Amino acid sequence: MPQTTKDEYLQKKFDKIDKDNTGKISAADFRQAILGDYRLEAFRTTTIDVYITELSNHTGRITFEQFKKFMQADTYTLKNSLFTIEFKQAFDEIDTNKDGFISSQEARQGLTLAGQHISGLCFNQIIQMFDDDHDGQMSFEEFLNNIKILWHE
Ligand SMILES: [Ca+2]
Ligand SMILES: [Ca+2]
Repeated sequence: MPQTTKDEYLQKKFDKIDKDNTGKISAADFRQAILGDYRLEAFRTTTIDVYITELSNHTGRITFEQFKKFMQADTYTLKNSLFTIEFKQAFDEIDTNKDGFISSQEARQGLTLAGQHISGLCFNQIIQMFDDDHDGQMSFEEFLNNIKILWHE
């Protein structure tokens, strides 16, 4: 599809949500409209909420440009902020003492809670693999960087 046709198509979609024709849609209307989007199936709703807040620049309103940015975003790439938000939430859940680092003990507990059976030995290896600065803990940056490497991005 040529870009202009695509824009027209998106504009029509946007206008449909923008019932009062203000050129902006509320975050709630936007959320309602995109929740059924198959591209979002992999993400939890809390992640989508944070994403919408960031997309709207914390204004609670979505402009056409922001709408377009979402519609044209590739959600299958780790460059997409949805992934960063999702990973950050998972990271924060595992980081139970909230010091910004995942120790091997936290990692072990975190994954036991998630119902996965990974042995303690295996976990130490994962932490070692991800622990780029060798301080014995995994920071969010280390976590994200290594996931990107594993995904070849
Ligand atoms: Ca911690
Ligand atoms: Ca580290």
